Amino acid sequence: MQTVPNHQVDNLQIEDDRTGLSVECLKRAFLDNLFYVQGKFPKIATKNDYYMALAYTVRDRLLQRWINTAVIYTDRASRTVSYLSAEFLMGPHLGNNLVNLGIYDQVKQAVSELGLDLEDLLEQEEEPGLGNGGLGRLAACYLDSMATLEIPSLGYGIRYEFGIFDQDIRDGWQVEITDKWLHCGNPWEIARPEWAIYVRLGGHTEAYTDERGRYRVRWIPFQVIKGVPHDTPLLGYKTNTANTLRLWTAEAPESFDFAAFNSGDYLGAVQEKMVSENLSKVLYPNDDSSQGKRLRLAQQIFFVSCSLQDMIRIVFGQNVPLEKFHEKFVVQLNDTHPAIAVAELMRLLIDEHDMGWDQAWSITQKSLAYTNHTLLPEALERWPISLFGELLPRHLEIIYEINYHFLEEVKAKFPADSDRLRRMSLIDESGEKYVRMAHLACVGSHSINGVAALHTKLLQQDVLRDFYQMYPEKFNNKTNGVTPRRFIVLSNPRLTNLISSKIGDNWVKNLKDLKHLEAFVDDPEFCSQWRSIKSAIKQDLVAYIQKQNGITVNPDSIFDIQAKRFHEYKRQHLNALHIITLYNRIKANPDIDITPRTFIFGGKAAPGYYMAKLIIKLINSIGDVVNNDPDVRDRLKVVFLKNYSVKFAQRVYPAADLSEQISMAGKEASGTGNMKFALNGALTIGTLDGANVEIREEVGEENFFIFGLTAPEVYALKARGYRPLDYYHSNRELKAVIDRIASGHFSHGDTKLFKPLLDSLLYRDEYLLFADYQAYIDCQDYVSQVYRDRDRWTRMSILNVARMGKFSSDRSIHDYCQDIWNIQSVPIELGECIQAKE
Ligand code: CRA
Repeated sequence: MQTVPNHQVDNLQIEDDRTGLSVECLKRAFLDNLFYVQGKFPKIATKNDYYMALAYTVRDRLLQRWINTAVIYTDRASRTVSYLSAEFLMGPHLGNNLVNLGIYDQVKQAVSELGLDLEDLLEQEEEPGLGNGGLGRLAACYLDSMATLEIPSLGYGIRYEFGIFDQDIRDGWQVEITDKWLHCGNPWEIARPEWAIYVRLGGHTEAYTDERGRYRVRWIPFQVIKGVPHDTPLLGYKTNTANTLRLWTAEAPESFDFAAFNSGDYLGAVQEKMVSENLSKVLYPNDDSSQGKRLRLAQQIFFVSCSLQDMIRIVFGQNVPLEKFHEKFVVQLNDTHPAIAVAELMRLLIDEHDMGWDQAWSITQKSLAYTNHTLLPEALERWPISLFGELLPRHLEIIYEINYHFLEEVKAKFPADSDRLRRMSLIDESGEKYVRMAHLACVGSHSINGVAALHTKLLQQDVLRDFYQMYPEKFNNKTNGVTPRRFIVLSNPRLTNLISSKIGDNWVKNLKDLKHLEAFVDDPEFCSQWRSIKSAIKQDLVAYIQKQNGITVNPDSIFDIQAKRFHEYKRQHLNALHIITLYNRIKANPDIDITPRTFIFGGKAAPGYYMAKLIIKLINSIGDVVNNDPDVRDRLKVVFLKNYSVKFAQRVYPAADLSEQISMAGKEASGTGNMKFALNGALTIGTLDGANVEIREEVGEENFFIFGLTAPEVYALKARGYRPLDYYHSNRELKAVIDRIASGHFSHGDTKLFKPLLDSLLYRDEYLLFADYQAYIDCQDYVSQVYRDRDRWTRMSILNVARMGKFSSDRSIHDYCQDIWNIQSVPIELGECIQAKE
């Protein structure tokens, strides 16, 4: 990288209108951008033009900080975290940048003086949905925290042209629609074609002897893809640090001589170009499951190779010798999606930069660290050897060699244990041969972490047990966290203001300070403000539901919300069984005294996941009946909010009374929605799974609704032989619920529609809904009872928020810095002459 000499920075002249933060200045800049960037004047400008003009106005203010940050990192060759992730679920940028710049109010005033409404403009932004769920959103929270904690970092990923699909609901079924997030342009990014990188695919390898008589390998690829970086600045909260999110777009390399390959076949060459561009076309829409598609593996090597080569370019640009790669960069692998980095870094060091095996291996291990995000067997990535070797012939050779050295090590530590060798090998040879990506990641990294205490423990005892016995020192836990900037300050300004009015605003950077709220838990005035804020936010959601779904909702009912990806292990259908239980009670006794509830669902199902889609259909079908049955008398409402996204989540979390975190114990690695709900004052009903365990520990068991089997009880029950039918026959209410569905009551008499779902429950019930049913119902009855005591509920809500400080992503990042990354903060001062003059 070319360093910007100091004197050049000192001479940098940036006009006030690009940096100034006063209302007057912002107004001028806004109109200027409308004119010069959008090419519009107020009379003909669309809402989108106004949004774009505002976005550019804000971006200008980021650029000053971004360039300063880059200059300082470059000058000091600062140690940097590379966060490699196939997903970054950033959510809309505008609002967050306003919060982090600390100019939300000024901008609101500026646009309002121009006759516009800020909320309206914020609504315009199409969010970059470049992720499926928790894993992608976690990456985004971590980038926010790294910028806020002034940690030099680069987020590396793929700039998918189509992010996660938009979800429509038709006749109760999910329908997928392509997401065109780029169709109006993206004002936040800057393309850097001058830093393009080339990635090879396919072909074969050839051995040769170099001039020093050493054995070397040359890779003759079948195809070369060009990766073009697109950079987005990410500003920390009230700091001058603006780090970079660098996403790669795939293109055909124009310098590649197609004619030579295709004998003048022009259309063939264009075809080749289209094939290349396919690589970054679309995000695979599976959460927590791997599909084993060739294009997906190509995406992984594409972004990993681009990113590692980019890091090497930076290392050379800063005059750091390549032998010190691991001192300049620590590379965090977000699950196994980037695990090919182990083989790719080895290949780059050995084949491209002439390094010997042992030194390359030592650098690789010292540079890489691996985060595991799941215990689900179907999510553990493995690639058929045939596919792998066809796409990455050189990497396969390297993996075989790593495996050879590794298995020697295992033999030395555990002699005469051939079964262990078979289990631990990087190659699964039990049938068709596969490369095991989690094993590759474990062997090639110096750190292996899970994402909640229970999850890490289960990794050590079960999924990665052999690796734990081999390398106990590599294992550590880093419980997930979420950013309070986006998920409280931006999404819940009313609660933010109330909290800050009592305890000041340090909590935004130091979330543990929320504990000072405990002092006000007996203050009736404060409690009543707390309650009226929740009520006002619920009113807003009522209006939204009325408009979106045409359903009238009682704002005083319990807002009982389950918002997350649809998956059987998350058990949205257990929630549905509860709804039908209440419905049955009303049908049996229409005058029964029931605490009114509104059941709200949001979430997408993977397009190929039939059972998850059927659960969505079931919920909508229950809604159609329950919402319109006169016997119910509006005491129950069921609402499915379509197209759940980050933007949407920000609207939903603040309105919840009750947060549903009801996965079968041992399946949810952490969960992060659980944290966002609790931070907004919802109480949780949950199993002892993932981070629920730690949330309960923090907020106190009396402020958390726990139910169901624990992870060890789940294993024990399964080992004994689980028979769901026994529960069905012995539980009257459960039987009535299942029979009600089977009778066609929710499907216009169609008894076949939900049969696959019912059969899977009655005869298999892999996620133990029936075993947990009664405990869940009893716990929900208790929730209903507690809710009637409004003072008690409010008190519990306040205590939840006050005690949730641990779950800030700032705490998580601080722990990664200390235990894994060994990295310090680098504060950024704004150089005098490029500082805003205000
Ligand atoms: N699906 C886990 O299932 C966890 C997030 C982030 C997940 C969640 O419980 O909170 O990761 N796992 O750590 C995953 O994506 C590939 O595995 C998720 O988002």
